[in-house]
Amino acid sequence: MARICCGPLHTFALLTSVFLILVHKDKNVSFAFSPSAEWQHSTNISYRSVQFRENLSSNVTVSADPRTHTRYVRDQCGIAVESRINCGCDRSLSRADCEARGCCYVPLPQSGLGGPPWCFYPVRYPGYKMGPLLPTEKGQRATLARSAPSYLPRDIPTLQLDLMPETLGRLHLTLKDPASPRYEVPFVTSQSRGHKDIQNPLYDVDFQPDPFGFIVRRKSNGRVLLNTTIGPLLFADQYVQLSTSMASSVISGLGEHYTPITLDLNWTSVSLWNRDMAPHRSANLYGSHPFFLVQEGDGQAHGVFLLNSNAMEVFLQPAPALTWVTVGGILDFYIFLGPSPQSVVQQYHEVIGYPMMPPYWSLGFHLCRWGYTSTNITRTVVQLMRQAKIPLDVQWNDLDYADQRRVFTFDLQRFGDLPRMVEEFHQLGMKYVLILDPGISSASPPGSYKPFDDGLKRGVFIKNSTGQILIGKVWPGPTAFPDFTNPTTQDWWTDCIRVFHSKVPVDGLWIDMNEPSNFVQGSVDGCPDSDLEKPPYTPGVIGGQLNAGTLCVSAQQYLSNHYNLHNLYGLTEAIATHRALLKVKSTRPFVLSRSSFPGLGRFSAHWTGDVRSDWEQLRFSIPGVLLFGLYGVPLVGADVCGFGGDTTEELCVRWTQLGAFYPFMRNHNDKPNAPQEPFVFSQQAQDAMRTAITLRYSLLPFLYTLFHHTHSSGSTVARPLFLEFPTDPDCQTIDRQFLWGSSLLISPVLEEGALEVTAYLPPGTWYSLHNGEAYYSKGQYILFPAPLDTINVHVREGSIIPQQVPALTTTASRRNPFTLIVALSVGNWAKGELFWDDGESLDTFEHGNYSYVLFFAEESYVVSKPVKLNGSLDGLVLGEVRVFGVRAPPTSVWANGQKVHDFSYSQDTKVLTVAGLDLPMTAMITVQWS
Ligand SMILES: *[C@@H]1O[C@H](CO)[C@@H](O)[C@H](O)[C@H]1NC(C)=O
Ligand SMILES: *[C@@H]1O[C@H](CO)[C@@H](O)[C@H](O)[C@H]1NC(C)=O
Ligand SMILES: *[C@@H]1O[C@H](CO)[C@@H](O)[C@H](O)[C@H]1NC(C)=O
Ligand SMILES: *[C@@H]1O[C@H](CO)[C@@H](O)[C@H](O)[C@H]1NC(C)=O
Ligand SMILES: *[C@@H]1O[C@H](CO)[C@@H](O)[C@H](O)[C@H]1NC(C)=O
Ligand SMILES: CC(=O)N[C@H]1CO[C@H](CO)[C@@H](O)[C@@H]1O
Repeated sequence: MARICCGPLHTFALLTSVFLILVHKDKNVSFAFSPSAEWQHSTNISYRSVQFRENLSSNVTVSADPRTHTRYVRDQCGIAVESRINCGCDRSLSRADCEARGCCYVPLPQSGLGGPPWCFYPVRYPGYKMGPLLPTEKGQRATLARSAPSYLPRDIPTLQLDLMPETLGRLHLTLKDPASPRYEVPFVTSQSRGHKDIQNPLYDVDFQPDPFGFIVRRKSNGRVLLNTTIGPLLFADQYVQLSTSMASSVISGLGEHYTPITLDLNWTSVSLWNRDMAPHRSANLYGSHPFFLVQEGDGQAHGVFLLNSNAMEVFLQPAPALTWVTVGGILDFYIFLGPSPQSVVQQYHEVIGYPMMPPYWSLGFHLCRWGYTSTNITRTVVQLMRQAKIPLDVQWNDLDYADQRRVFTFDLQRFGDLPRMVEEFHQLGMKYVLILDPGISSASPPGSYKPFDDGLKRGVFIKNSTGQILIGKVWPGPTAFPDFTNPTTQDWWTDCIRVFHSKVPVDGLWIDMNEPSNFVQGSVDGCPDSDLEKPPYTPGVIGGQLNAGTLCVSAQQYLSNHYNLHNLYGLTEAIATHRALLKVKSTRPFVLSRSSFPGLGRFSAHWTGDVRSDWEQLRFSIPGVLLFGLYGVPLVGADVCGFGGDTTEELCVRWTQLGAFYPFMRNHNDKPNAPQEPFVFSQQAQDAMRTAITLRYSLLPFLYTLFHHTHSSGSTVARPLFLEFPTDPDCQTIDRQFLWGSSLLISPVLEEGALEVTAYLPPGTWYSLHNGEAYYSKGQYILFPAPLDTINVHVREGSIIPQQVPALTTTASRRNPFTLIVALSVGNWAKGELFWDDGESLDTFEHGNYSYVLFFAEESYVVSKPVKLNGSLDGLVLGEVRVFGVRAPPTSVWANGQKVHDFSYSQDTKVLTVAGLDLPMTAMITVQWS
């Protein structure tokens, strides 16, 4: 399916126009093109002689771009300003430096730092020349060669291109050095599933052979999705660069950063380098996700995943275009054609793995803070929550529990009865999780701290470049760092967890500080002066150096150096911790990781780190959570009420309301701050928080079913509106509201003092979840009251939401009667489903060890029909049915043919409520009315 495009005719036209512009605009361009010659090094053009007049103002063509309504100049190099590809991504260049690279130097009077570059590549800047494409087992292969070196040190002269169509919607393309193998990312993908016989895929690939570039088109409409001929391919040992045009400016991804759901393309850049850093603008944060999704503007979308774990900076510009620069590895691209945004996400998750199925209890409310300094204080917190009648499933401890802050110990003075406390929580039907940092204290006297002694013996720690154990500094003081890429480390870690778990039967582990964070730069001995520590080019990272706040990147790990593996540290720790819990507990592991990389969601949940207690961070928590859904980590949330700084009562109420709709809901607080457990606030605030958390508990059967879908087919739980309404232009960038699945729309208050919220309702009928009131939307913003005790949630017409009567824990609520919310469509139908199992056994879906119930409704009846039963629904009943949108007042109601007397109908809201039912969920149920 790959064919060579850009034949001589195309080339001729392109070069002719460049030629004309150059000759016309600058008399001092002393070379000319022959129509058949390619503009490359082998011709006798000396780039160093190319000079352009600096005085532009008199000789610019100004035109208007109809799409952006911005004015741009067309310069002597024939490139619109917005399309200039920076020739100095690696460093800023003087005119002389620029010209030495053979690039165009055209200053712009109005721009300085951060705007369009003054030094940029001319059209068809010389690069690699592509040889013929030959068939391989998985697709096609070609060799790329440079005839002259680039301006980069340690250039790689020959590259191997592999083109592997893997599915109808997925294309895999790699560029690597055939002469000497380079680092490739382990763990993330299973063996490449290439098939050369893909018939009629959604994509077309064309190549420009010289200089090399590729173009990926959507076959159905010819749309160019990627065009890498807009800039050169550069491939040196520590610098790999590729640019592409984009099909639209609406792009989401490239995390982890503190951004809205779509990225700003106004000459910005994002760096991917895992870092312990409180979320703020322009900072590289805890995780790296080199994946993005582009909304093409007509409801179709595509995605691109660059599987590369080296430090990376991605430059974004309004053309729209982007330039990847990574300091190592290979170029390993997966391109997903969708065509719907949902299918892009699904295709991406097929590559990185579908997310794990979380234990049911992990969907309950979690409470934590740094500063619960004893078991008694921790117990008191649980008691006060129960007295306040606020649901709580999981109580946590931060590092307070540990003896001298060393993991796998507990302080005998303050936490001496920790095992008993955990047993007590279990008696209450609750769970217990504590923090586990990767840094292992190296300063305890030999023989007094087994995790270190053992680890030393078994050689599990990361070594410095001279082969001794690298010592950094974290909470306990001097620490060594386990190398989780080493299989021996996996065994040692499992042993440490097994021994600790035999004393303290924790239900899950919270792996923090795993970027990994280090309080000294690199190590206590500093870092050597080397090309790894100071690469020719360092992406724009916080601290300016790769070893800032972490380990020396020259440190040695089992699979490679830390330079290559750094971004995988959290993922590899999550894999090791997940496996250890599997071995020790043999129920579904719960792991919460701060650091992340693609694939994390198969092993772990994620929270968005050390967010501040303020309104802006509340608002940006929504895109933060939604983006992690795209990244395949659906069990995600921000610390409710904020971690850093003091919250206010109002902020904490609003945050609890929003947090009730984070897939993962935990209130967590930093040590010096005012307390923020629900029970410390006024009665009114407590009531509002109780209402929100209780609402969450009633919706858990629905939430759990969404997790099942995500686990079994790669989808999202908390979902941006554009995924569900891709053809509605209003939904493209909405990130102050979001959906649960396809049918619950959440519109929280995000501003201080606000008592109403302006919410967008996509076209159709939406019902208030609270009272069933219907709103008919043409696709419009509607103003809703939002008093302090209310979060607006709307149910989409045509859906049936299974609920359960809430309780103070999921252990209790899982035994309560179910309720069905039936939201009739305009056409008088609705449907829904329930996935149910014991909530903690392993692989229940994979082993068929679950129950599944389908719900459907028409004008005058609702049916609940079990299609698969495994005993998990035994003893559970349907207690109530609420039908929204019943137009005519019913006079009679029957349940399974028996007349029901306990029903009511509201003429105002058109809601039929049938209560007092007691019908086994294991049998088919019919509720009818007339
Ligand atoms: C053209 O450029 C050359 C090389 O920089 C310079 O010596 C010469 O004076 C220039 N000619 C004109 C007409 O500007
Ligand atoms: C790709 O980009 C080049 C450089 O901007 C442009 O000349 C060419 O027309 C583009 N190709 C397609 C198919 O859009
Ligand atoms: C882009 O950024 C520049 C400089 O910050 C600003 O002046 C300009 O208005 C921005 N353009 C758009 C379209 O936002
Ligand atoms: C915890 O409280 C109990 C009962 O009040 C008391 O006996 C015990 O000494 C306390 N433990 C600690 C570690 O403070
Ligand atoms: C490696 O660690 C040892 C022991 O701490 C130290 O003496 C040595 O200087 C370190 N090497 C480097 C390159 O930092
Ligand atoms: C104002 C000005 O400098 N205009 C110049 C633009 O370029 C043409 C062709 O090179 C000159 O003839 C003009 O003088």
